[in-house]
Amino acid sequence: MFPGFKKLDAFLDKYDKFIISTHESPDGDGLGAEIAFNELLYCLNKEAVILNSDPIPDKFLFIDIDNEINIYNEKKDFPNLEEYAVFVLDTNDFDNIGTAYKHIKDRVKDVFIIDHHEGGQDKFEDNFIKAEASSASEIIYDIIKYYKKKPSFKAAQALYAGILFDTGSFRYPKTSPETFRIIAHLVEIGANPFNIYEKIYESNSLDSFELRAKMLSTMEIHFNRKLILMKLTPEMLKETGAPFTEGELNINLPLTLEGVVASVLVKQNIGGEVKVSMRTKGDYDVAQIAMDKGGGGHKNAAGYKSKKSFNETCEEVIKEMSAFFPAN
Ligand SMILES: [Mn+2]
Repeated sequence: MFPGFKKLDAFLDKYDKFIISTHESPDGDGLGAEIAFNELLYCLNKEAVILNSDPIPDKFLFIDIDNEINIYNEKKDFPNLEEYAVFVLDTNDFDNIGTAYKHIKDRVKDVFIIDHHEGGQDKFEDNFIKAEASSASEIIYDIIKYYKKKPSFKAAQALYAGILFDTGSFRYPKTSPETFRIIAHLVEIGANPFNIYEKIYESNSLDSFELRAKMLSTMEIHFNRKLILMKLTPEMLKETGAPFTEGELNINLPLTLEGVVASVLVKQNIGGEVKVSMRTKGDYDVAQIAMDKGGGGHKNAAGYKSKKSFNETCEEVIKEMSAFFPAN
Protein backbone atom coordinates (compact mmCIF):
# COMPACT_ATOMS: atom_id res chain seq x y z
CA MET A 1 0.00 0.00 0.00
CA PHE A 2 1.15 3.54 -0.73
CA PRO A 3 2.93 4.81 2.43
CA GLY A 4 0.97 8.08 2.45
CA PHE A 5 -2.13 6.35 3.83
CA LYS A 6 -0.50 5.38 7.13
CA LYS A 7 0.92 8.87 7.54
CA LEU A 8 -2.52 10.33 6.93
CA ASP A 9 -3.99 7.90 9.48
CA ALA A 10 -1.56 9.12 12.10
CA PHE A 11 -2.25 12.77 11.32
CA LEU A 12 -6.01 12.27 11.56
CA ASP A 13 -5.60 10.41 14.87
CA LYS A 14 -3.66 13.27 16.32
CA TYR A 15 -6.01 16.19 15.57
CA ASP A 16 -9.74 16.91 15.32
CA LYS A 17 -10.02 20.34 13.74
CA PHE A 18 -8.65 21.09 10.31
CA ILE A 19 -8.20 23.89 7.84
CA ILE A 20 -8.10 22.70 4.21
CA SER A 21 -6.26 24.93 1.75
CA THR A 22 -4.74 24.87 -1.72
CA HIS A 23 -2.31 26.92 -3.78
CA GLU A 24 -2.87 30.59 -4.63
CA SER A 25 -4.84 31.25 -7.85
CA PRO A 26 -6.62 27.93 -7.22
CA ASP A 27 -7.49 25.70 -10.17
CA GLY A 28 -10.11 23.01 -10.77
CA ASP A 29 -7.95 20.30 -9.27
CA GLY A 30 -7.16 22.11 -6.03
CA LEU A 31 -10.76 23.23 -5.57
CA GLY A 32 -12.28 19.85 -6.48
CA ALA A 33 -9.93 18.06 -4.10
CA GLU A 34 -10.82 20.48 -1.31
CA ILE A 35 -14.59 19.97 -1.65
CA ALA A 36 -14.34 16.17 -1.71
CA PHE A 37 -11.80 16.03 1.13
CA ASN A 38 -13.92 18.37 3.25
CA GLU A 39 -16.83 15.94 2.83
CA LEU A 40 -14.63 13.00 3.81
CA LEU A 41 -13.45 14.72 7.00
CA TYR A 42 -17.08 15.38 7.90
CA CYS A 43 -17.87 11.67 7.37
CA LEU A 44 -14.93 10.83 9.64
CA ASN A 45 -16.46 13.02 12.36
CA LYS A 46 -13.80 15.69 12.08
CA GLU A 47 -14.32 19.43 12.02
CA ALA A 48 -13.02 21.09 8.88
CA VAL A 49 -13.13 24.42 7.11
CA ILE A 50 -11.88 25.23 3.62
CA LEU A 51 -9.84 28.43 3.56
CA ASN A 52 -8.17 29.82 0.43
CA SER A 53 -6.24 33.00 -0.21
CA ASP A 54 -7.80 33.77 -3.59
CA PRO A 55 -11.39 33.69 -4.87
CA ILE A 56 -12.76 30.81 -6.96
CA PRO A 57 -12.51 31.56 -10.71
CA ASP A 58 -16.06 31.98 -12.08
CA LYS A 59 -15.92 28.85 -14.23
CA PHE A 60 -15.34 26.66 -11.15
CA LEU A 61 -18.06 28.22 -8.97
CA PHE A 62 -20.46 25.41 -9.94
CA ILE A 63 -18.52 22.80 -7.97
CA ASP A 64 -18.95 24.74 -4.70
CA ILE A 65 -22.62 23.74 -4.42
CA ASP A 66 -22.90 24.47 -0.71
CA ASN A 67 -20.66 27.58 -0.61
CA GLU A 68 -18.11 25.80 1.54
CA ILE A 69 -15.02 27.55 0.21
CA ASN A 70 -14.04 30.53 2.36
CA ILE A 71 -11.66 33.26 1.25
CA TYR A 72 -9.15 34.48 3.80
CA ASN A 73 -9.72 38.04 4.96
CA GLU A 74 -6.65 39.73 6.42
CA LYS A 75 -8.73 42.26 8.27
CA LYS A 76 -10.91 39.69 10.01
CA ASP A 77 -9.15 37.41 12.43
CA PHE A 78 -9.83 33.72 11.97
CA PRO A 79 -11.21 32.57 15.35
CA ASN A 80 -9.24 30.04 17.43
CA LEU A 81 -6.65 29.41 14.75
CA GLU A 82 -4.45 27.75 17.36
CA GLU A 83 -6.85 24.79 17.58
CA TYR A 84 -6.42 23.78 13.93
CA ALA A 85 -4.05 21.64 11.89
CA VAL A 86 -3.77 22.37 8.16
CA PHE A 87 -4.16 20.17 5.09
CA VAL A 88 -2.45 21.65 2.03
CA LEU A 89 -3.76 20.16 -1.23
CA ASP A 90 -2.34 20.27 -4.76
CA THR A 91 0.99 21.92 -3.88
CA ASN A 92 3.92 20.58 -1.89
CA ASP A 93 4.77 24.00 -0.48
CA PHE A 94 2.83 25.35 2.50
CA ASP A 95 3.96 28.88 1.61
CA ASN A 96 2.39 28.49 -1.83
CA ILE A 97 -1.13 28.88 -0.37
CA GLY A 98 -0.88 32.65 -0.89
CA THR A 99 -1.55 35.59 1.41
CA ALA A 100 -3.10 33.47 4.19
CA TYR A 101 0.26 31.78 4.74
CA LYS A 102 1.97 34.52 6.70
CA HIS A 103 -1.04 34.95 8.97
CA ILE A 104 -1.56 31.33 9.87
CA LYS A 105 1.84 29.60 9.56
CA ASP A 106 3.06 30.24 13.13
CA ARG A 107 -0.29 29.76 14.79
CA VAL A 108 -1.67 26.45 13.55
CA LYS A 109 -0.75 23.16 15.24
CA ASP A 110 0.65 21.23 12.29
CA VAL A 111 0.64 20.81 8.50
CA PHE A 112 0.07 17.82 6.21
CA ILE A 113 0.56 17.94 2.44
CA ILE A 114 -1.45 15.92 -0.09
CA ASP A 115 -0.01 16.50 -3.55
CA HIS A 116 0.98 15.05 -6.93
CA HIS A 117 3.65 17.49 -8.18
CA GLU A 118 7.25 16.52 -8.83
CA GLY A 119 9.83 17.83 -6.38
CA GLY A 120 9.34 18.04 -2.66
CA GLN A 121 11.23 14.76 -2.12
CA ASP A 122 12.36 16.02 1.28
CA LYS A 123 8.70 16.16 2.32
CA PHE A 124 7.80 12.68 1.06
CA GLU A 125 8.52 11.01 4.43
CA ASP A 126 5.94 12.92 6.45
CA ASN A 127 3.22 13.64 3.91
CA PHE A 128 1.12 12.11 1.13
CA ILE A 129 2.98 12.99 -2.06
CA LYS A 130 2.34 10.77 -5.08
CA ALA A 131 3.89 12.19 -8.24
CA GLU A 132 2.46 9.38 -10.43
CA ALA A 133 -1.11 10.53 -9.72
CA SER A 134 -2.80 12.53 -12.48
CA SER A 135 -4.15 15.02 -10.00
CA ALA A 136 -4.71 15.80 -6.34
CA SER A 137 -8.35 14.88 -6.98
CA GLU A 138 -7.33 11.34 -7.99
CA ILE A 139 -5.42 11.00 -4.70
CA ILE A 140 -8.42 12.26 -2.72
CA TYR A 141 -10.59 9.65 -4.45
CA ASP A 142 -8.13 6.94 -3.36
CA ILE A 143 -8.20 8.29 0.18
CA ILE A 144 -12.02 8.26 0.25
CA LYS A 145 -11.91 4.60 -0.85
CA TYR A 146 -9.24 3.80 1.72
CA TYR A 147 -11.59 5.00 4.46
CA LYS A 148 -14.39 2.93 2.85
CA LYS A 149 -16.60 5.92 2.10
CA LYS A 150 -18.45 6.79 -1.09
CA PRO A 151 -18.39 10.28 -2.65
CA SER A 152 -21.74 12.10 -2.78
CA PHE A 153 -22.87 13.68 -6.06
CA LYS A 154 -21.24 16.93 -4.91
CA ALA A 155 -17.89 15.27 -4.22
CA ALA A 156 -18.07 13.16 -7.39
CA GLN A 157 -18.68 16.23 -9.55
CA ALA A 158 -15.86 18.13 -7.83
CA LEU A 159 -13.40 15.25 -8.30
CA TYR A 160 -14.42 14.78 -11.93
CA ALA A 161 -13.81 18.49 -12.57
CA GLY A 162 -10.43 18.27 -10.87
CA ILE A 163 -9.28 15.24 -12.86
CA LEU A 164 -10.67 16.64 -16.14
CA PHE A 165 -8.79 19.89 -15.60
CA ASP A 166 -5.45 18.46 -14.50
CA THR A 167 -5.29 15.80 -17.21
CA GLY A 168 -6.06 18.36 -19.95
CA SER A 169 -9.27 16.43 -20.64
CA PHE A 170 -7.67 12.99 -20.18
CA ARG A 171 -4.67 13.62 -22.47
CA TYR A 172 -1.61 14.28 -20.33
CA PRO A 173 0.92 11.48 -19.69
CA LYS A 174 -0.19 10.72 -16.13
CA THR A 175 -3.69 9.80 -17.36
CA SER A 176 -3.71 6.08 -16.50
CA PRO A 177 -6.16 3.16 -16.72
CA GLU A 178 -6.78 3.82 -13.03
CA THR A 179 -7.74 7.42 -13.87
CA PHE A 180 -10.46 6.10 -16.22
CA ARG A 181 -11.69 3.58 -13.64
CA ILE A 182 -12.08 6.44 -11.16
CA ILE A 183 -13.82 8.58 -13.78
CA ALA A 184 -16.22 5.72 -14.58
CA HIS A 185 -17.20 5.49 -10.92
CA LEU A 186 -17.66 9.26 -10.63
CA VAL A 187 -19.97 9.20 -13.67
CA GLU A 188 -21.94 6.33 -12.12
CA ILE A 189 -22.45 8.47 -9.04
CA GLY A 190 -23.84 11.26 -11.21
CA ALA A 191 -21.01 13.46 -12.46
CA ASN A 192 -22.12 14.65 -15.91
CA PRO A 193 -19.26 14.83 -18.46
CA PHE A 194 -21.10 17.16 -20.84
CA ASN A 195 -22.20 19.65 -18.18
CA ILE A 196 -18.85 19.76 -16.44
CA TYR A 197 -16.93 20.27 -19.68
CA GLU A 198 -19.31 23.01 -20.76
CA LYS A 199 -19.02 24.86 -17.44
CA ILE A 200 -15.22 24.80 -17.49
CA TYR A 201 -14.38 25.18 -21.17
CA GLU A 202 -17.41 26.62 -22.93
CA SER A 203 -18.42 29.43 -20.61
CA ASN A 204 -15.91 32.05 -21.74
CA SER A 205 -16.87 35.71 -21.68
CA LEU A 206 -16.94 37.91 -24.77
CA ASP A 207 -14.21 40.00 -23.11
CA SER A 208 -11.88 37.02 -22.99
CA PHE A 209 -12.70 36.22 -26.62
CA GLU A 210 -11.70 39.76 -27.60
CA LEU A 211 -8.53 39.41 -25.57
CA ARG A 212 -7.76 36.18 -27.42
CA ALA A 213 -8.15 38.00 -30.76
CA LYS A 214 -5.68 40.67 -29.65
CA MET A 215 -3.20 38.07 -28.44
CA LEU A 216 -3.44 36.08 -31.68
CA SER A 217 -2.68 39.25 -33.64
CA THR A 218 0.72 39.42 -31.90
CA MET A 219 1.70 35.96 -33.10
CA GLU A 220 5.33 35.56 -34.18
CA ILE A 221 6.38 32.44 -36.05
CA HIS A 222 9.91 31.20 -35.46
CA PHE A 223 12.24 28.34 -36.33
CA ASN A 224 10.60 27.05 -39.46
CA ARG A 225 7.09 27.11 -37.91
CA LYS A 226 8.08 25.04 -34.89
CA LEU A 227 7.69 27.79 -32.30
CA ILE A 228 5.06 30.47 -31.87
CA LEU A 229 5.38 33.42 -29.54
CA MET A 230 2.43 35.51 -28.39
CA LYS A 231 2.12 38.56 -26.16
CA LEU A 232 -0.32 39.50 -23.41
CA THR A 233 0.08 43.15 -22.39
CA PRO A 234 -1.52 45.37 -19.73
CA GLU A 235 -2.94 47.52 -22.56
CA MET A 236 -4.86 44.54 -23.99
CA LEU A 237 -6.30 43.84 -20.54
CA LYS A 238 -7.40 47.45 -20.12
CA GLU A 239 -8.93 47.59 -23.60
CA THR A 240 -10.93 44.37 -23.25
CA GLY A 241 -11.61 44.23 -19.51
CA ALA A 242 -10.82 40.51 -19.59
CA PRO A 243 -9.02 38.93 -16.63
CA PHE A 244 -5.31 38.17 -16.90
CA THR A 245 -5.88 34.52 -15.97
CA GLU A 246 -8.17 34.06 -19.01
CA GLY A 247 -5.47 35.46 -21.29
CA GLU A 248 -2.83 33.15 -19.82
CA LEU A 249 -4.80 30.08 -20.94
CA ASN A 250 -4.28 31.04 -24.61
CA ILE A 251 -0.74 29.69 -24.40
CA ASN A 252 -2.20 26.31 -25.32
CA LEU A 253 -3.64 27.47 -28.67
CA PRO A 254 -0.43 27.39 -30.78
CA LEU A 255 0.13 23.76 -29.81
CA THR A 256 -3.07 22.83 -31.64
CA LEU A 257 -1.30 23.66 -34.93
CA GLU A 258 0.29 20.85 -36.87
CA GLY A 259 4.06 20.84 -36.54
CA VAL A 260 4.23 23.43 -33.74
CA VAL A 261 6.20 21.98 -30.81
CA ALA A 262 6.75 25.07 -28.67
CA SER A 263 4.53 27.91 -27.50
CA VAL A 264 5.90 30.93 -25.66
CA LEU A 265 3.77 33.57 -23.97
CA VAL A 266 5.33 36.79 -22.72
CA LYS A 267 2.80 38.33 -20.39
CA GLN A 268 2.28 41.21 -17.99
CA ASN A 269 -0.70 41.93 -15.79
CA ILE A 270 -1.80 45.50 -15.09
CA GLY A 271 0.77 46.77 -12.58
CA GLY A 272 2.56 43.41 -12.65
CA GLU A 273 5.95 42.07 -13.67
CA VAL A 274 6.91 40.73 -17.08
CA LYS A 275 6.61 36.93 -17.04
CA VAL A 276 7.43 34.19 -19.51
CA SER A 277 5.52 30.91 -19.92
CA MET A 278 6.82 28.13 -22.14
CA ARG A 279 4.97 25.01 -23.30
CA THR A 280 6.43 22.28 -25.47
CA LYS A 281 5.54 18.90 -26.91
CA GLY A 282 8.03 16.03 -26.86
CA ASP A 283 11.68 16.25 -25.98
CA TYR A 284 12.11 20.00 -25.58
CA ASP A 285 12.95 20.53 -21.91
CA VAL A 286 12.09 24.10 -20.92
CA ALA A 287 12.40 23.51 -17.16
CA GLN A 288 16.13 24.18 -17.30
CA ILE A 289 15.69 27.52 -19.09
CA ALA A 290 13.18 28.56 -16.45
CA MET A 291 15.34 27.44 -13.54
CA ASP A 292 18.40 29.26 -14.90
CA LYS A 293 16.33 32.43 -14.70
CA GLY A 294 15.05 31.79 -11.19
CA GLY A 295 11.74 30.23 -12.27
CA GLY A 296 10.56 26.63 -12.33
CA GLY A 297 8.20 24.03 -13.75
CA HIS A 298 8.26 20.75 -15.59
CA LYS A 299 9.96 19.54 -18.75
CA ASN A 300 7.09 20.59 -21.05
CA ALA A 301 5.65 23.47 -19.02
CA ALA A 302 7.75 26.06 -17.24
CA GLY A 303 8.07 29.78 -16.63
CA TYR A 304 9.95 32.60 -14.99
CA LYS A 305 9.74 36.26 -14.05
CA SER A 306 11.86 38.49 -16.26
CA LYS A 307 14.02 41.36 -15.05
CA LYS A 308 14.09 42.91 -18.52
CA SER A 309 11.61 45.07 -20.42
CA PHE A 310 8.73 43.44 -22.25
CA ASN A 311 10.34 43.58 -25.70
CA GLU A 312 13.79 42.61 -24.46
CA THR A 313 12.20 39.62 -22.77
CA CYS A 314 10.65 38.49 -26.07
CA GLU A 315 14.04 38.64 -27.75
CA GLU A 316 15.78 36.92 -24.86
CA VAL A 317 13.42 33.94 -24.72
CA ILE A 318 13.61 33.40 -28.49
CA LYS A 319 17.40 33.37 -28.17
CA GLU A 320 17.19 30.82 -25.34
CA MET A 321 14.82 28.59 -27.30
CA SER A 322 16.97 28.77 -30.43
CA ALA A 323 19.21 26.10 -28.87
CA PHE A 324 16.41 23.57 -29.53
CA PHE A 325 16.20 24.45 -33.23
CA PRO A 326 19.64 24.50 -34.80
CA ALA A 327 19.57 26.10 -38.26
CA ASN A 328 20.14 23.52 -40.96
MN1 LIG B 1 -3.11 19.48 -9.54
